Amino acid sequence: MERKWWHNAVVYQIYPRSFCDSNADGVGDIPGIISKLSHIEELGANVIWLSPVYASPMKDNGYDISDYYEIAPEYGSMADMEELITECSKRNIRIIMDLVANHTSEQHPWFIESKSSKENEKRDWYIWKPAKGDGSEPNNWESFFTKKAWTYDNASKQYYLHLFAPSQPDLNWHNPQVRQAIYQVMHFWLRKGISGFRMDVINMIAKPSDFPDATIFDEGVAGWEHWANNHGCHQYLREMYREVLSHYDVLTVGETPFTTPLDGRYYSHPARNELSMIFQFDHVSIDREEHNARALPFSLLEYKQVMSKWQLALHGQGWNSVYWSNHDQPRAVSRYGDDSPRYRETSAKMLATVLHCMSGTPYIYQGEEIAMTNQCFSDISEYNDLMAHFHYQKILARGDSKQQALDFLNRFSRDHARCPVHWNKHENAGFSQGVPWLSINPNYLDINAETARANPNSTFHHYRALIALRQSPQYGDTITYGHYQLLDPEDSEVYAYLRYDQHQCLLIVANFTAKHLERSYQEKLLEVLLSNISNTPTRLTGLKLEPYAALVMEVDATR
Ligand code: ISL
Ligand code: CA
Repeated sequence: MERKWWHNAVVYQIYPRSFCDSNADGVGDIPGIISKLSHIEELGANVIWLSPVYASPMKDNGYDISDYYEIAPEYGSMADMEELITECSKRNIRIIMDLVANHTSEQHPWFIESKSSKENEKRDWYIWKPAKGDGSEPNNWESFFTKKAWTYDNASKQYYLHLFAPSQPDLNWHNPQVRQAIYQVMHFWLRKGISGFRMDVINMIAKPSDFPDATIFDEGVAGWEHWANNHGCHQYLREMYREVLSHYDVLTVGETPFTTPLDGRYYSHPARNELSMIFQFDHVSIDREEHNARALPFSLLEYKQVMSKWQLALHGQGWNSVYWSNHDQPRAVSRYGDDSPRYRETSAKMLATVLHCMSGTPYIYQGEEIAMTNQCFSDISEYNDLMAHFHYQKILARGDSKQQALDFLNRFSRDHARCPVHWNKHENAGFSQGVPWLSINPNYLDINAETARANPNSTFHHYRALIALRQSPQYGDTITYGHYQLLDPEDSEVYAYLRYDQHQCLLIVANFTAKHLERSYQEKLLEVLLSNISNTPTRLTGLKLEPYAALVMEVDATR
């Protein structure tokens, strides 16, 4: 496979609203990001994925864009954005921006025009349909944030489609003018010096022309079998590649819920000229039915199975991305590890180790590198996210109690990830000198970047070491390009896998429990490269694993 700069990159995601506030208005901003670049540089990540910074009414915190060519005033100016690009490039950090092109804000001039009359030349830029004979919606599709995917416009007596909030109308990608308009946006930002895009729900842009009713219920947002991974999407992506992406050396990552590894190959196989990689959702769907707002127990067996399936399926056939968290997911250490003071750092390091030794490009979500935790709320009014409110209502509507609804949100709300980053022990965790837009987790006195950077044993320094290992001359290629083999698939407490090529073999062993365990492996231990425990084992028979222990070892696998 031809080598690409992004193969061994490590991406750090910034959610601008919650990263750092420079002007005391309580909202993170671009100058705030610039002031913290040394943190990312020290960590060793070499790409920043910037969640949307475009002009937006912020109904969905920027995932509802009203002008693709302007920066949201609360985040700064175009000059600030240009300075960010320059400051990053001085540090050899590239930037990818979020391209939200399945939908716009209802306040985008395109939609305002489109809505103005059936005859408007932009009418067809969005998806308008007449009601059924009985006045009901054109079909039975649901949306991620509302019960129905269609909203009625009284003035023109038609419905428009929105797979997300009514304030996020879906663009009609079938219209070539729409596609060209988005390609222009992409050229504009790429010419400014960014290095690619994270593409929001890009696998949903193609809708079937007959808009058939959903027939699968209970497995996801109704209608997904029609609008997720529709074959038209691949055609649009190939056109996008021809017209835009092929002219630059970029990293593109498609956010693609409802995808299988086969879809993953279609999107990311280099010969297909679509995307560099995608975000799959299998592993973040183990412990809940998101659509039904129901929690399930996390199963390590299932996690191992899902991750192994993707690791193997895309080897040489595409490219993986690997992640524990992002702005839509709860905090990883609270979700998969143990966020009590006793095990917070150890289990966060364990999770990091498991992920960062896999093949594919790893993504770190802001605050994950200092093992920030979920912040639980006791009243729905404290939640900001529109999806939290939708889930809350959904849970009450099925007859569950308010407490049950809060229990679900306290595990899964997107606001956990969106609580501001803790920089230091000062007021508001150093995030802002004003009133933060979302509350600061009171645990910031213990959990903050300054404390973490000063402690050589912190999660932060463990992430640093993992990134350095991936980028090291000696082990980098094995981690980036080597084979993957799961060991002991039936072990429900320990995740152990091999990474190997013709030169060397690495064994990764991780205890996902708070128990002291003992395991034996057939390989011969050569060297422990990295671990989160203080005592160093000397052999792999009767290997003692302390709670949440994780080890990266070079082994001799020739038996
Ligand atoms: O948020 C989710 C998981 O809790 C998803 O269901 C999410 O809605 C879906 O993955 C799409 O997410 C993306 O598009 C949304 C936006 O709200 C999310 O923040 C974004 O990542 C609409 O643009
Ligand atoms: Ca600000």
